Amino acid sequence: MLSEAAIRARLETRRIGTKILVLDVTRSTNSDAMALGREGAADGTVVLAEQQTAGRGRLGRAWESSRGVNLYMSILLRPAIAPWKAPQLSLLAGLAAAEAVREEGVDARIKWPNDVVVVAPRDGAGHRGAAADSSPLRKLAGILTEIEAEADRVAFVVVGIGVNVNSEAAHFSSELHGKATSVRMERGATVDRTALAARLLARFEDCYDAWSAGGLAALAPRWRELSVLDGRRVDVAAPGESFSGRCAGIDDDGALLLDAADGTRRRVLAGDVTISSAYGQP
Ligand code: BT5
Repeated sequence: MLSEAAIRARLETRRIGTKILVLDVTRSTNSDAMALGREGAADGTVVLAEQQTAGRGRLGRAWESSRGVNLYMSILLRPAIAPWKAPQLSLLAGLAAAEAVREEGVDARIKWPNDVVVVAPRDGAGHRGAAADSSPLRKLAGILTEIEAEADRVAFVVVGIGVNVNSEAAHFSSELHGKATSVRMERGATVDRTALAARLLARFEDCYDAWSAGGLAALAPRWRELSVLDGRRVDVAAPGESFSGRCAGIDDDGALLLDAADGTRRRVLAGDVTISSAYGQP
């Protein structure tokens, strides 16, 4: 079981985790952290839960949140930033989560804007019984950033991070089979959730400090190293529009850069991305 004391004993952060709340069952740790934010809770407050009954993804989607096996955590932050910069926090949280999981020996990578994924072996080796329609990218973690803001200034931000740590295939709904994975499924051994939570918070603080001082540019080399999209042909479903092109990385504002066949370059600020070419053939 997760506990505040056990996480704190391993925590090496200065400002993230000044207050830590560990809940048993809740609807959504993001909703809890948003409520705490409205009540004036301090910058760096962290909410974790053993189970979520209404875990949320982006755009009204759900986040499957099995009991007692994974990490569901939300970080409350009070940065002095304009609202348009808040999505950058999803990017740095994804980077932090991927880096923390990589220390468990799993080749976790990032997929703009908010996914941590593992690239499945092309021949399906190591994933016996993988469905024929299984994706080349298996989602290991997702990020949901929400804000409370006025037009020109953020009051607070909540960064929600869901990591599949010790889930087994049977924990996922049939819809996610072949599309979701966990640290345990990749590594073949159970992972200490407390240690991973503490490491993730430390990684997050490291990324957050770098971003606060130098913006996304300060994290660009780390992002590029782990991105699965750079150089690949992708399709992007953006609000009300869709685009295709070759991904040229992200810019310093966090927009995805897409080079179209006609030579034009487009900046995409929000959307869902799928890789259109076979993964091994950029
Ligand atoms: C996300 O949304 O990936 C954001 C997930 C954020 C979850 C955390 S948990 C702590 C905090 N409290 C919350 O209530 N939320 C945050 P999106 O990109 O929209 O992806 C959602 C999609 O991922 C779903 O439609 C499914 O296809 C898939 N999915 C759902 N649960 C999953 C899981 N456990 N593992 C992998 N994929 C999942």
